[in-house]
Amino acid sequence: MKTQLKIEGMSCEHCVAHVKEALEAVSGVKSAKVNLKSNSAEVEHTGEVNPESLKAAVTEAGYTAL
Ligand SMILES: [Cu+2]
Repeated sequence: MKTQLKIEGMSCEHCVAHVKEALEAVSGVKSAKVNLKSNSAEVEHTGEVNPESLKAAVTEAGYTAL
C-alpha cells in the first residue's frame, strides 16, 4: 500500500532525512520517499499501517503532516 502525505515545516535536506527516518521507524513501513520541493512524502507500507500513525510520527519529529 502507498500513502501520500503533505509535509509542512521542512526547510533543508536535514529535515528530509529526519522525516524519512521518522516514517521508516513506524512498524510496517517498508520505505518512505520524502521530497523537499513538493513538500510531500510517499510511504510504502503493509496494510496494517494506519495512516494516522504515519502522521503522528511526522508530528513527533517536529513537522506537520496533512
Ligand atoms: Cu532542515
